[in-house]
Amino acid sequence: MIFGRSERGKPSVEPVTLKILVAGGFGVGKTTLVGAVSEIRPLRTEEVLTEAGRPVDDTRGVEGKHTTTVAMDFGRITLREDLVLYLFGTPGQDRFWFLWDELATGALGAVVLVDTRRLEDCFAAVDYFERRSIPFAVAVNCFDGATRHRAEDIRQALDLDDDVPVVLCDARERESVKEVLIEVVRHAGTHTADGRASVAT
Ligand SMILES: Nc1nc2c(ncn2[C@@H]2O[C@H](COP(=O)(O)OP(=O)(O)OP(=O)(O)O)[C@@H](O)[C@H]2O)c(=O)[nH]1
Ligand SMILES: [Mg+2]
Repeated sequence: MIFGRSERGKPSVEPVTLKILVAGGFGVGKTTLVGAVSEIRPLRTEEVLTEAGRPVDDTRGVEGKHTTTVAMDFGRITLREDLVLYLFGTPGQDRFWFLWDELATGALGAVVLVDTRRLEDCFAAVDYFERRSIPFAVAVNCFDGATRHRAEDIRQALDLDDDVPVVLCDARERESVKEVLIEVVRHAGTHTADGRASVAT
């Protein structure tokens, strides 16, 4: 070994990096989720909700909210020494739909974050990933004061396939969000394995 070229301090393996989208309706906690779990200072693109936006921005149910994501959130988390996730949070409002295709390019999987008080707000995100065969997990953000529902009831209400993971979470809690991300990666892994198997046969 050449002196002074020690491998000390280097990770033993180059980590695999995966892109995960964080989607869902307006104000369900996407920016909060990315911020809770990111090990780098998350990039945010928040703008103040203004009077001018009132006719188009449906703030019913999120009256305490003063800002909204206008492009994306970005964060990173090392799940294991050899596995790094890049998280891309989508904007929640309909007027930013044109950004989704750009954000979804190369995504391995997605989280659809849900607020059970406004369940219908996540229908568009669920449809989007189903149509494109992007594996996703549904994460129910358990807001304080909202009625708790069983994961199975939410699966039924959203008419999800049996293999789609449904996880209850708190978007403000790092450990809780990590569990969600582990489920997405696991689910996406089986999805890819299935895909390969069917190509091989
Ligand atoms: N009580 C409670 N409040 C939450 C939770 N998650 C988010 N919030 C609050 O809900 C509000 C909305 O959160 P955001 O993270 O901005 O939501 P978003 O989905 O990024 O919103 P858009 O980008 O505008 O679609 C914020 O005021 C958060 O503090 C939660 O799990 N529990
Ligand atoms: Mg946001």
